[in-house]
Amino acid sequence: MTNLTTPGIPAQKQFADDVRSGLSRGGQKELPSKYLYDNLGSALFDAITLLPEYGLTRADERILQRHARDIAKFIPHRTMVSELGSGSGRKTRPILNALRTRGPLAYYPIEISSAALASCEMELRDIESVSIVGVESEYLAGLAEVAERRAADLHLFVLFLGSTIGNFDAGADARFLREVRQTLRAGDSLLLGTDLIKPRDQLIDAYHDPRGVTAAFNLNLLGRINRELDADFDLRQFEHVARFNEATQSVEMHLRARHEQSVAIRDCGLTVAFAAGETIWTESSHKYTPQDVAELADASGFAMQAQWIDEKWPFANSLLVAA
Ligand code: AVJ
Repeated sequence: MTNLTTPGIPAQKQFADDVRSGLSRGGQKELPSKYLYDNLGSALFDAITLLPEYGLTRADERILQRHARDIAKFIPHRTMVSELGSGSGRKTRPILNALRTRGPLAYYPIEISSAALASCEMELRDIESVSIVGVESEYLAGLAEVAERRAADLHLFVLFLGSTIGNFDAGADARFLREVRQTLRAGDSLLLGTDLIKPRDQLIDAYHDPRGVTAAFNLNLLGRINRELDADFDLRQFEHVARFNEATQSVEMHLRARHEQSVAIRDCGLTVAFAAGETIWTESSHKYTPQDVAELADASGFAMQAQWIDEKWPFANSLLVAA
């Protein structure tokens, strides 16, 4: 098992900068959702995927299990695979199994969480004739690294599953895919998972579950700031909120201050004042229509080749080809 890490701005410095700019602005306070995934946050997300109310991951897995061989038919024989945000790696197994029947295969999972990367490597290491090279990095830097190592005659198949694309703000999803496209060659493939529009109450239950696991996942972001940036958030003074934003067709997660308070974040050189009821916006989860995905592909230098939809929990996996 080999691992790569990409250089860049030291992660802690970047975290402090992002927290400072997100919490010191006037208007809506916000924190980038990628910071939800420290080691504890990744473990809490894994628990979310087991909740009866959160059907998204099971839908994604059902599609990949049922259709891995159909998907593989679109992929040239000499290929390598990379995955943006592999998580635990569990849902990737059927794809790797379908592709390795044609010969030895290299798989490059890209993860910002070292714990998630390690569990992905553990989960998939038994698959014969697949060699795993973990990349501990941000998505685009990691993908650039992977693309650089690719042999001239090899196809690149990128997986971006689980509707992580939905976490980008309006317009940022297309900008991100254009950047992905720029690291690829014409003819390369991208399998893109997107959660689809469904009834409002079903969506809210999925992001505000009665066990409180999603609340813990959201609140952990404040705990992480306490641990890593020497801050003194009292997690009990904040409340998890999930709401559907009709204008952007997204479920938003917020953390709402139960009453007026101020919080010191020493490593940011900052004291943040909260009014009673004020929120920090921590995540958006955009919900697509099947047609939206085709348009998103066109707008970012891809074309949609095929699409598989789970009927039980509306979710689409779409195969895009770099134009
Ligand atoms: C991992 C980004 C797909 O947006 O549904 C789950 C993260 N947030 N519950 C999502 C999440 C709250 C999840 N993704």
